[in-house]
Amino acid sequence: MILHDKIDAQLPEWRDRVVKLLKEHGDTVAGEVTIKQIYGGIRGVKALVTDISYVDPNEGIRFRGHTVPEVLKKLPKPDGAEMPYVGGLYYLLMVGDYPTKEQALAVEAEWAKNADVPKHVFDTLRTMPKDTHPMVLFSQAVLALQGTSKFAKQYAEGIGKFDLWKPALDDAVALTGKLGVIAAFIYRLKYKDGVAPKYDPNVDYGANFARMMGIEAKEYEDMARLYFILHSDHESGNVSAHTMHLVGSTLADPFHSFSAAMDGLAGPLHGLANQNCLAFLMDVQKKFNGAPDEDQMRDFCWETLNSGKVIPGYGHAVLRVPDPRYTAQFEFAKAHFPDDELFKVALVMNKVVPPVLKEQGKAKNPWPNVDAISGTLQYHYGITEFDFYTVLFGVGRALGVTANYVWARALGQPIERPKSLTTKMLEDIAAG
Ligand code: HAX
Repeated sequence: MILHDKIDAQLPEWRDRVVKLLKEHGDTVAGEVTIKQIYGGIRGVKALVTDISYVDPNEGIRFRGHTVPEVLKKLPKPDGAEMPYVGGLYYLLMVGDYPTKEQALAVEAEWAKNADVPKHVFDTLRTMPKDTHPMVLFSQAVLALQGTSKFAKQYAEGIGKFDLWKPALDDAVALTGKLGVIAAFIYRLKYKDGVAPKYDPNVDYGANFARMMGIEAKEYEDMARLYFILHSDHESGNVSAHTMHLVGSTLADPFHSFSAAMDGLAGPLHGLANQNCLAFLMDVQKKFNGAPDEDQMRDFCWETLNSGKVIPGYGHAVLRVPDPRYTAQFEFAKAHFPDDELFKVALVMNKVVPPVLKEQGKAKNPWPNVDAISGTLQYHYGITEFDFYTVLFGVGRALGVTANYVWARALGQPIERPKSLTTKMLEDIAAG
């Protein structure tokens, strides 16, 4: 497999680099931690390492060192498409270099080979109560695949620690190849005909997803590619990425680890935020019977803030500029459906909210984040079931977290075990 060969070729150098750094500078202090950070969600503590992506406060995410506009421009695209192959992005995350079109197609071909989902997975989901949340079904489906794990099998057979990345990679490709089918099945089971979708090996991942979802607009193929690429990775500290890493550090296989990551993504403070943002836009649209003018929007924002609520879709824990993932989606919407009513509300918000938040002076970042618009795009193309949006996020996020999982095994990263203190100990530290 192409990803296997490319990673294998780089590994000796990477391992030497890490061994040298640890040997020569293992005791060098890389950061510090305050009592506020310990009580505050370990926010900002520099305690993780990943080479897959980095969030720069002033630039946003860089995938393997490349910004979102660069990646969207430079990755190869299917003929006639506006957005790149998702398989090309997976190659970039896994290997670290831009793929040629042939290399992106080789990843797409691996996915096509792995897209068959065992019948028992569909059957498991079919037995669940009708009102089961799509994220429960998603996590369950991944866990139901665990019996197919080559990693778990080879671990039980005694594979050496430094070879573990190989079955990890096989599982990563098998899992990501199936996730589009699983997500589309969950959508159809919950909201449509309940028929298990079929993956077409003649078209790419994005086109397959659009078709399996039953969305006729050709543009949605590009929308799907864009959405999965933008949601793929955001460093290691966010809850879904960190959960995958933490559970994987026990040498739980990729299926166990990813299912756990998705349970974290299901939280309202993480993957569910996009649905709050869309609900806010719809409230505005309903209240003003369409898009408000800027004065009306400004008053509505102040009302929201004065009632103690946040303005969804704005602000960020790390970023200090408009999120480039927002900008890419905003530009897509502007180019394809500038007259959409919800997009018009998003447009007015985009003008009005940052100055309002600046004037209020609390938010460290007054700019829009990825969630400010992602629901609007899905809604426009007919995916109106809010509960499903986090599953879409999960399909994208799988690309980044599985790449991290493979590299963590390749570099032999150990089980995670930070140290806890008691409040009394912290009080004693504070007292000097
Ligand atoms: N509206 C109103 N107030 C806001 C705000 C917003 N959009 N963003 C931040 N603030 C407030 C905070 O609530 C906080 O107030 P208090 O001091 O009273 O607690 C203050 O400004 C400082 O917050 P901050 O340091 O700028 O932001 P945080 O790192 O604490 O939080 C959040 C980052 C994204 C959670 C925050 O900006 C927020 O609540 N935004 C709205 C919800 C949202 O868009 N969530 C999606 C996040 C995207 C993401 O990362 N998804 O995974």
